[in-house]
Amino acid sequence: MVYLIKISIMKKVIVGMFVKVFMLTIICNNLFGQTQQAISNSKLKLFWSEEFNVDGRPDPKNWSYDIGNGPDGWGNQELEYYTDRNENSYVDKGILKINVIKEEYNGRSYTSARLKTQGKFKFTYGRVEVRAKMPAEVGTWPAAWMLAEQFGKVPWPDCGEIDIVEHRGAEINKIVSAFHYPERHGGNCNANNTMISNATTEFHIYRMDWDEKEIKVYVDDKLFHSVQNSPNMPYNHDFHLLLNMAIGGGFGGPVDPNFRSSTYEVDYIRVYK
Ligand SMILES: [Ca+2]
Repeated sequence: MVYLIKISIMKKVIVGMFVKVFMLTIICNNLFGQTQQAISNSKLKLFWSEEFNVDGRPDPKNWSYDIGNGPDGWGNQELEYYTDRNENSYVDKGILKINVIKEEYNGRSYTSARLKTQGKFKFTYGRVEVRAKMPAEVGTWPAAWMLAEQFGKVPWPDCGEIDIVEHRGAEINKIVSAFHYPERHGGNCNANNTMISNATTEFHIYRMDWDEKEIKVYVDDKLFHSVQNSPNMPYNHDFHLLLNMAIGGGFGGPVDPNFRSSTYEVDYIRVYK
């Protein structure tokens, strides 16, 4: 009996020790994780940013435009004609506004804008943060994304593409990210998504962390997509940034027949290294 009691007490002591060690491990892991995160964040320095602080035309030092409808609607049967007019993109009170407008223009029924830093700013590896508010109109397809600086010289998708955030007016609050590379492109791209609240009424931070080992994509610090990087992937050279809003096409889908106009808002885009 005493022997049994002793065993029982020993069991309790041992179980108690295990619980303590387990708890300590959890606490240590959490603290260590936070410390690691803090260290990796504190090491990052702002490398480039566009705050859209100057009202009017987006800064030509940073931005150029794709114009027109592109071959096959930029490869996606998109409906818009991109222009560099203020009607389609301008900065107002610190916010870049990209407007899709329903209007007859150069043979198309919609206009919009696609801004890019190609030839003006490029980088390899780092963190990108985009603070943006999505439009709610059905048929819209706003995005913040990246293309290889060699795009146009090296065929797509061999050059590589990283879609940090895409949003469909037809599926409000579903945040999509995609990687396009050889054998995983177009409809077969490496994509994932997550649901958030208030994507069309509040600004959120869409983020990508990119190094030689991995690319990770977040919304408001929540990781929702990643891909392993390696020397065999097209993600080890300079990329530039793009901000645009398409309408219709393979991803935007059918447009609301009552559509008149829609605005995609970007507060800033920052690059840290
Ligand atoms: Ca701003």
